Amino acid sequence: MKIIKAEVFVTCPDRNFVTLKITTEEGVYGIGDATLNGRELSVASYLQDHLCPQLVGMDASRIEDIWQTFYRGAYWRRGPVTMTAIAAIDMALWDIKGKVAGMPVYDLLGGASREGVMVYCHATGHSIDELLEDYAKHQEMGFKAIRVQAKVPGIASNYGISKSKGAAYEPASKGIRPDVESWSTEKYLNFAPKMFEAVRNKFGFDDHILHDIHHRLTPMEAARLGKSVEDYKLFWMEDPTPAENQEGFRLIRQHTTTPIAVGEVFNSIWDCKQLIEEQLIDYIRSTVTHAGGITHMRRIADFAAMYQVRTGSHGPSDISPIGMAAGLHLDMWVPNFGLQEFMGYSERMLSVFETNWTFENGYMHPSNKPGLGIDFNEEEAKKYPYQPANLPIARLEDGTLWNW
Ligand code: KDG
Ligand code: MG
Repeated sequence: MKIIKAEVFVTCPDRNFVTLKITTEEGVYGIGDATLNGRELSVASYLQDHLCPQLVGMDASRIEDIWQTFYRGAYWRRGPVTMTAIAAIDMALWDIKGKVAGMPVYDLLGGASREGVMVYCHATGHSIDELLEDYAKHQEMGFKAIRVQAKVPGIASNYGISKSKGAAYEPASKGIRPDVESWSTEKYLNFAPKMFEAVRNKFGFDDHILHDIHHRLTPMEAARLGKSVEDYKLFWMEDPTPAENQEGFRLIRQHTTTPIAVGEVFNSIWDCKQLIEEQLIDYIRSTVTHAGGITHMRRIADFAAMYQVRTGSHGPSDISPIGMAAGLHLDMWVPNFGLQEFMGYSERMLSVFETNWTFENGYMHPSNKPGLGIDFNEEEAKKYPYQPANLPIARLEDGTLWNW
């Protein structure tokens, strides 16, 4: 199964996505997601200029050997750009293997461990009332797990809030320079427990509720928050503090039983080794797209299983539907599955990426089509050329740059 072509496509149907397509001499092709939000062209170049020329002539059936070649063989290991590029190749090769075998990828991994994948959605509001309205809307759609975020009173703009009422949340904005959001830990810590209380008072405790702190707190502040919201039984609090210093999570752990989910920015098993080994987290948020593909995510998940850490993969709209489909296949198989994020896609995005997954009653299924069960419409993609876009940055009220 000699690879004869490896092509990279950058398209912007509402937001930028990078797609890799690998074709074999038998005419079978596979597709992979290489999207790294705000840094899309770096991965496109890494693939186009360095890896694609080497891929041509390789044997597409040797997924593991190709993975090792581009990881160990590069000498420069890890990092988001490298690992997203490797992930795209890996996804495309699993897609090809599934198509050749006539099996969905989750079957190749060992078969389904469940009937469907529970996904969580986002409810947001500029006020608690607006959040409650949005929550009700998502509950009606069938979601059983809902992330809750609301604008913190007194802060001009903060993470997780849609630009206008009823619009889907999208953190990136078009243009050369990032938007600036503001942050006050004091105002947030006063507000957050009231938000969870309002949600539980109105909707009870049947659904899972989740919340993303998006790296804004110190370990001690996160410990205080976790402790103060225990009564509301969050499914998890996400990214309470930046995770470069993995030891910092010990302090949070010592003070609260609120479960912790971390890892959407991780790109390798080494980023979460200590967090998992010391059972400092409950859910690992790494994804197929940013952590080296199915091949590497499988290793992270197996390692996590030894410590009763479950998967809770990132699933924002800046992971393309191809990455989402690959994630759903992994979720179908992974024994220690926890929950999958699903932010959804616009109609325009879905005109470029032709999906076959289903959603019913809070659960998704990736489809039983051979491979990843998703296609990429090159002609449609050409209509939407790349547009520079950035994630925002955050500053404290005195102007100090803070973690976004
Ligand atoms: O690219 C960054 C987004 O994917 C991220 O901000 C979304 O934190 C996020 C989440 O949990 O979905
Ligand atoms: Mg997050």
